[in-house]
Amino acid sequence: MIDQIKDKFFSLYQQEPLLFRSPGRVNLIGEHTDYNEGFVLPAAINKEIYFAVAPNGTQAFRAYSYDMDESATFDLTEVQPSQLGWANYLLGVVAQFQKAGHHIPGFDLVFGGNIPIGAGLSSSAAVECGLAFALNQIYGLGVEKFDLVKMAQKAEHEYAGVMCGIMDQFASMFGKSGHVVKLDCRSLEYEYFTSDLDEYRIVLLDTQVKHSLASSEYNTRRQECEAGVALLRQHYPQVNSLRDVTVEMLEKHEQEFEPVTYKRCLYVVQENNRVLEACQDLAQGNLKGFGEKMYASHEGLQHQYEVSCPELDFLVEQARKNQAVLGARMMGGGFGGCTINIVHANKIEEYTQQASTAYQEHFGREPKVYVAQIVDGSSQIS
Ligand code: GAF
Repeated sequence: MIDQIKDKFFSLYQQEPLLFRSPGRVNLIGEHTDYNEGFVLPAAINKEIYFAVAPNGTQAFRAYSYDMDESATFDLTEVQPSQLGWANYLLGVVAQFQKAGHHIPGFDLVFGGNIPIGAGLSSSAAVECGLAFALNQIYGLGVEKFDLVKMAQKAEHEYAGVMCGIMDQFASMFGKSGHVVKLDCRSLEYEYFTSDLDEYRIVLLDTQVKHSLASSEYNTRRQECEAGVALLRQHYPQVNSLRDVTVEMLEKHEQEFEPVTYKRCLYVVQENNRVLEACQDLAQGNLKGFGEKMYASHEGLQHQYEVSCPELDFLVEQARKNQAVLGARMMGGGFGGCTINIVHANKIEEYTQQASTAYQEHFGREPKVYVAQIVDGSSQIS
C-alpha cells in the first residue's frame, strides 16, 4: 500500500515525498471512561494510514485521499472546515498548529490505508495523529508527542464535531509493539503492559454496521455524565468527574437522579473499577479473570450505557457459548463496528467460521474478521 501511495504522490506532484504511518487501535477494556478522566487499556494495531508528504513552496495545501479517490486544494492563510468529510480531519490538525502559533507553509499530501472506516478502529484518530506527526517532523516544530495527541483530539472536536476523549489519539501516537497501554486519562500517566496473552490472540469481528446515531448519541452520553457530576458535586464539592465517584456515593443519592443518568454514571464508575482489576489480572497472568471483565464490560455497555446494537450483542453471545473465547465485548463508541474477542490461537478459524455462519443466518451478511497484531505508534517510514 505504501508503494501505491508513494507512486500516486509522484504522479500528482512530481517530487519525492517523505513517508509516514499511523495506526488504528483496539481497546481491551475501559469504554467511555476516557472523557470521564478514568482509565483505558488500548493498543495500536496493524491497520494503518500511510502518508506521503512534501512542502510545495506555496501557501496552498493540496491533498489527495487515496481511499476516496478525491483531491482538494486549501488556502493555508484561511483554514476553515470543508464540505469534504475526510478533509476535515486534516484541516483540523493544521488549524491546531496555527492556533498554537506555528507557521505551516504549503504542502502536498497523499494519504490512504487499510483501517476500515466506521468499524470503531479509530481511522480518524490515525489520520489526525499521522498528519500531526508528519508536519511536526517536516517543519521541525519541536512539539512534544503529548501535545500532538491533544492537538489531534482538538481537531476531532472542532472540525469533526465529535467530543471524543483522548484514548484513540493517545493509542495511535504512543502505541508500542507487543504492549497495551494503561492510560490514566486525567494525568496522562501511562504504563505499558505486555500484550502477550499466552496462546490467546486478539480477534476482531466487524459487524459491518455503521450507525449514524454514533456521534449524536456519543455527545449525549457525555452530557449525561456531566449531569451526574453536577448533581454529586452538590454533596461532594471535591468531585470533578466520574473518576472521583464511588459506587457507594452513587447508591446513597440514587433517588435524586433521573433513572437514565443514574444508569449511565453507574456504568462508568463500575467500568473504571473493572479496568484497574483487569490490569491486575493481566499482571498476574489471570487471563480467565480478564476475559470475565470483558464480558461484564459488554453487559454494562449493552444495558446501562446503551451504546450497543443487536449485531454486536449477537456476536458477543456467540463468543460466550464458545470455550475457545476467554472474553469478548463491543469496542469503541458503539452502535456498530467491531467486537473484540480473546480467542485461543488454535481455534481462531473454527470460532470465526462458526460465529460468521450464525451471523449470516441471522442478519443475512457475514462479519469481517481481523486478527490484530500490536504495533508501534505513529512514525516516519523514510
Ligand atoms: C470513541 C472515542 F473517540 C474515544 O475517545 C472513546 O470515548 C471511545 O469512543 C469509547 O470508549 O472511540
